[in-house]
Amino acid sequence: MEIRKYDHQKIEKKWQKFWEREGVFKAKESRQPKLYVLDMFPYPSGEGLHVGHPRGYVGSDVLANYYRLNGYTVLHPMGFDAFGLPAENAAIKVGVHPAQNTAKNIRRFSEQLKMFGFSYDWSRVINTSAPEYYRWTQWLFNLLYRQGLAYQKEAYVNWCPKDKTVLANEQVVHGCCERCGTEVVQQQRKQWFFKITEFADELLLGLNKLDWPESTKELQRNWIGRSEGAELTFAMDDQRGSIKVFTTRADTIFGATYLVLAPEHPMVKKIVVPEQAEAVDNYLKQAARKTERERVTDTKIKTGVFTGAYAINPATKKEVPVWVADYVLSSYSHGAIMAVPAHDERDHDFATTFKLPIVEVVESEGEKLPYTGHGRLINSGKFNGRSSQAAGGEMANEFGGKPTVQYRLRDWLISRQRYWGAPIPILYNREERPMPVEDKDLPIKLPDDVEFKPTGQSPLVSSRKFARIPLKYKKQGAVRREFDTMDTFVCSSWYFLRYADPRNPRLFASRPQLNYWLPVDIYVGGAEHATGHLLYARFITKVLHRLGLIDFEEPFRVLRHQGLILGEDNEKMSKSRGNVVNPDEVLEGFGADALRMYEMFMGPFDQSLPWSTAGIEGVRRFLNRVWSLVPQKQAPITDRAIHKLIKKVTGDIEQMRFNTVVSSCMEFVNLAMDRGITEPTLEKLVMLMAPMTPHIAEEIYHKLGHEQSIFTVTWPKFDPRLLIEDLVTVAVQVDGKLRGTLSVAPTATEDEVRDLAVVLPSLAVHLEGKKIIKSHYVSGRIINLIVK
Ligand code: ANZ
Repeated sequence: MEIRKYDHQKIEKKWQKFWEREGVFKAKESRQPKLYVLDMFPYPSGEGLHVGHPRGYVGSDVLANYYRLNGYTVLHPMGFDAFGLPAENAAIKVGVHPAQNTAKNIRRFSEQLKMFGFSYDWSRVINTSAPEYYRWTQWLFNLLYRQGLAYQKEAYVNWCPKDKTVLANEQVVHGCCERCGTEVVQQQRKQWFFKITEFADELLLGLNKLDWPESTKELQRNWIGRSEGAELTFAMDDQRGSIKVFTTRADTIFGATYLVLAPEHPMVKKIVVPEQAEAVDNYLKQAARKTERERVTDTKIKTGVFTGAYAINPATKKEVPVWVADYVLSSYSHGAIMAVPAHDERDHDFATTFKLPIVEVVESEGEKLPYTGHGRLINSGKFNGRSSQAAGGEMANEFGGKPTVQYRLRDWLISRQRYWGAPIPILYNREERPMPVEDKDLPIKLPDDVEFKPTGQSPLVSSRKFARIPLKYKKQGAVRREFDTMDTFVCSSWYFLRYADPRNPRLFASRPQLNYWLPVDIYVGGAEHATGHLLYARFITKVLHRLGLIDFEEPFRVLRHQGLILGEDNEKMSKSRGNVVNPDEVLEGFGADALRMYEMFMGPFDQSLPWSTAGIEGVRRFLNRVWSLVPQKQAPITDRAIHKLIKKVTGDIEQMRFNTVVSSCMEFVNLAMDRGITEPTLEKLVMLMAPMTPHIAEEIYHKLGHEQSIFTVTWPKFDPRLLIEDLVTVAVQVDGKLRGTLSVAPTATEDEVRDLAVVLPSLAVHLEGKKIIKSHYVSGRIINLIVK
């Protein structure tokens, strides 16, 4: 058979135009069941799309197309997460305004995405940096503010003393400013927070109902970090105050040989004795330079300093020294611990470093200290001999403890001292008391006359336009605006709602539209968002639900992660490694269908895999073979085999086993090249391929004489009767003599055939009292049993 190449450039452009003109992928409400298939929207970076981006997009597009062909009304939108630091940094570096830069990048991304032939409803595209969008982000802020779920408090920020600017965590490299290399310090500033902690239990419970990767659910559980324990109070030995600690192991209280306060704990300055004042002061300065992440991930070597003060252990009534150390975090619980070096790893390291007493209170049965398990209590007064696990509650109670639940989850810090974000819609009066801008006065537009060079203040401070305050608010005492903008994760915490009704000028989305389209049925995106975006989106959904604004409690019913595409050298693609594959070149050389199919063929969808040029060449050759199939009058083998393929492809797409969809199609096409294919069978084949390679499928479908889009027909059904394989007759011999026959599948194994043979009635007399010692099987023809 002659293999011909098809002209992908001509065909792909043609069908992309056709689909757009005919509105084939427009989401229209109908009586059919709906399906909302969503990709995590991209940040439109200056580099444009890279071949890794579309992996997830192709997967979700295959699903969208597949369900469309199965009669669902599908919503499959795309948009841009357009605010954020890189555009602002580019403005600082090369002086292009972030708005211009972003607009340019969005144009480029859109063009690239369109070349893939994704079945997006482009009429619903959203851009989070557009005032029509961020108006509703600001409205959301107001909503939370009115509920007491948005509030201000002092918090630490990364501060570069040279550039005089606040840095995002990503801009701090090994404790230094990414731009100038100056050591970054932690500085306290008033910041805005969203009270996500109020939803901790709901966020935990909700996970149980979700069809998400187990690993992602587990990451969220750990991030929320619910622990049950007790709050215990240690009085100072001079009766001047006391220290509260949180412990999950009240059973070890007899082993608490010292206390540790976080450097920021308010008691530090109160209790420190004069002789230790200087040492403590120096230590506090040193600790202020570390970020919290460094503090928890730091080495085994613990640093710390003694305050000179003592507290009383309520169980042993002994004096215990009070230390300061940065492995205790001020932000968790009371910011103070009772240290039990015999049974806690960190405490053990610390006690060893500073030669503090280690008292074993849980029998470790020969194991090395620290022993962190449970066991029989020792050195614990009247509790000796009891099980540590059982006695914990009683001990906490006996020594004045209160049962408490602690969460690792912190409130979400949403304010940024940045320009390129949604302004926080707040004004302040002379006493710096906040007052919200009324909903009807939104959006508070981002001005364009700002100074980007770091000055130590939010760039918005420099705008004269922004400084103007409407008379109405002046009359209420407003003297200045809030200059901070919102974290971009606020913009993306609700965008999936806007797609339901993206141009609504009066509401973030209308109730009927929300009820029709939401929740998202299948969400596809990177696993790196487990404890960021995916948690924030769930939180905002729960807030809106609690306030009665939406009817569902979870935003994403099913979640799937795609794997990364690595460079041909098996390393993460990066400019510096020079292993980046540019999708434009691939699209030009091989076409969108080949690229789409190759990205699905690489391997299991959720696995990270290296790019291979040979791989995409192979896929393109396969598509040329499909293109070259010429229908014939008769081809009984492929007419039957297509039913097997329909069953396989249907099941595999639903399970997102896209790589085996491709390999099964390849097997089938090999057979068709050998044995021929009829027109109805070719038509079925291209329908099966349409979700993954829409352009070539559409082209062949039209060449077969159809006028409508292939996406308006229904998915082929298989005939189960045709799936039963033809049986073959096998002669059954005992010691070389024919004793019966059997019908078996041609693929049956020797063991299977033997198991069927031994129970044949005609063999009973020949096998009575004998043992089969061997068998010979000639596949599909004879089995000979040797007996003794
Ligand atoms: C005594 C003890 C003995 C503890 C023992 C553990 C083992 P989770 O489970 O993560 O909640 N802790 C309490 N507050 C802390 C803070 N602000 N910074 C650092 N560590 C803190 O951990 C609870 C345990 O972490 C608490 O139980 C406390 O150490 C420590 F054999 O108290 B434990």
